[in-house]
Amino acid sequence: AKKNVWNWMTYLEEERMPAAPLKLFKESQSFPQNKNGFKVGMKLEGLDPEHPSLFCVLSVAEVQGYRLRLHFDGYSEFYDFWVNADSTDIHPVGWCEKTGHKVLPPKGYKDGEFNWASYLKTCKSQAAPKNLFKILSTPVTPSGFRVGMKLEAVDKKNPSLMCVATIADMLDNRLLVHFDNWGESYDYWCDASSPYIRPVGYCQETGTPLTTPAEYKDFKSFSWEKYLEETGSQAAPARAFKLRPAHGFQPNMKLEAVDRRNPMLIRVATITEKDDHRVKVHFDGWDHAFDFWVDADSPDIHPMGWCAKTGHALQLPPGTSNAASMPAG
Ligand code: MLY
Repeated sequence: AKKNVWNWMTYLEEERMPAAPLKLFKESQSFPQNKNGFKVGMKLEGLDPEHPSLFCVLSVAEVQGYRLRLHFDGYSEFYDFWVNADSTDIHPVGWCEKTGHKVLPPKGYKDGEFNWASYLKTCKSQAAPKNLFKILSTPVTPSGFRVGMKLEAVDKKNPSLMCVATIADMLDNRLLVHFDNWGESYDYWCDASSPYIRPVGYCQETGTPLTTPAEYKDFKSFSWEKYLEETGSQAAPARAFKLRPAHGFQPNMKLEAVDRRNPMLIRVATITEKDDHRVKVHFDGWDHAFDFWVDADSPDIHPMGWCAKTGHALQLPPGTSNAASMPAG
């Protein structure tokens, strides 16, 4: 190798810091087994990350390595977002109909007016072939949970709040958490092992304040018993919650992480802090003001070498003396 070509091994030696070991990463964060077969222009269905109860008509707008930029048909590029090719948030054309989900049509189409077959013909576009999508090897439905059941959940947009919530939908191994009487923009998908969900009664047991449903009349005297009766609903059984163990990441470990402010970029990064289920990521060479907390199982953190292996550019620490952002091998 040429002397001045940046590479992870030399960098770790210089920095005297370890790489985060491969075994700490989930399958969805690690080196993919397959190639990214998606091509620009292909159409598909997928979750709106800002509105996760909604499935939308999407097009592949850009492909980089194992990642794709997805575009909402008919809407501004401003809403485009990036996912990994094995994301479980994207599905082939026709998936919504098959699973009984409403699909948000492209802008300009009224409800009920949209039909994939004629739409593809009109746009002269190809549906992304089914075999490009991740198939869950064992889509184990979390046992004990059912749509409509109540629970206590962290509002991930306001993480200090534990709130009254409902399971609004279930798909494969995931639950859609919705906050009672709030808009759907707070909803999120998680699995039964998520640290963000707890059984009814958790707040009372632990002395944690519980955020009651929006506009709930006597929130001061909120009682689950009464609320379940009023809403004719059941509490999700405590046995259904399978809190996952804490992750193994440690401060100083280095990795590759998506830059939230410009999600097309993946940068050389270091873990600076951790709690049981999250890590705080710092971009090497950048101000600590850009550090952020991310779930340890986020699909946006990857082991050292992920970019090189998948053919994605890696943003080197500023001031690095060579322009090569894609180390060979
Ligand atoms: N300050 C925010 C808090 C919203 C909390 C919503 N959660 C409970 C679903 C607001 O009022 O918009």
